[in-house]
Amino acid sequence: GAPDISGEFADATPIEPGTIQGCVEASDDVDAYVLRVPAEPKAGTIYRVTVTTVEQADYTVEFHGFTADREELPARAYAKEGERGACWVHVAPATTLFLKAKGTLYSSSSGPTPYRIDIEAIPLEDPDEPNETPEQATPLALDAPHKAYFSRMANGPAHEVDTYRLEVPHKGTLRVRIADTPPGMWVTARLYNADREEVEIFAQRNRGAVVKGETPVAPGSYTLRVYEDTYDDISADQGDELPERLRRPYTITVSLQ
Ligand SMILES: [Ca+2]
Ligand SMILES: [Ca+2]
Repeated sequence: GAPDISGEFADATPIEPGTIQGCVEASDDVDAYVLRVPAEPKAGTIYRVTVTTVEQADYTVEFHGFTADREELPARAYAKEGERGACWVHVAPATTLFLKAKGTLYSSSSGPTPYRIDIEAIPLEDPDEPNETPEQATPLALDAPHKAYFSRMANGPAHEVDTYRLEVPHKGTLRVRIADTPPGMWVTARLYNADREEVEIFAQRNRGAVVKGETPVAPGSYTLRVYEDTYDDISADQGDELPERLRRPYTITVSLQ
């Protein structure tokens, strides 16, 4: 048969999105794979990893995701006896994703267990990214709803920040409304003036709630930083379905009265 695949990071087998066939030979067998993440789009790529085993398999096959620094991600997929399991992970551009398959003895008699991995690459189309810093701010027109995604990358900054630049032409009341924020995320917006002094904080009452508020403003340039401060690791998860934050953008509207 085919030579066994190394379980070491250093000797990981390079793969591309698509279908990979492998085999768990024994309880301690680990197969390591490495995926190069494209430089585009800058917002990152989402990988959906699905593992399928044959019927009457003796091993449960588990998939674990790791960053280039060999840090384990919460991306895990399991499959036993003809089942399929899936996970997804949002990965930063121009980086590396490691995947390891390992077998766990499931039945009393043990035999080699073939498995199949399907890897689907879903580019996150969000031309605003990267916009973590005031220097990278996205210009935001007043009274014009703007859509963008809010998702943390597994191997990117610790928290996702979207920074916007606003030009306020006259004195008035600035209204901020951010709707359709991801259900599991805590989102806060902070408004800064041209001297980078904080003018106002707009917070949520609950995760997923609309962020809204208003503040008096003088004419000038402002920076609005929208950031998530969610404690859980929300960059990857088990399950077939992509989470809402990657399927549905949020809408930010800033108006002046
Ligand atoms: Ca974003
Ligand atoms: Ca961002």
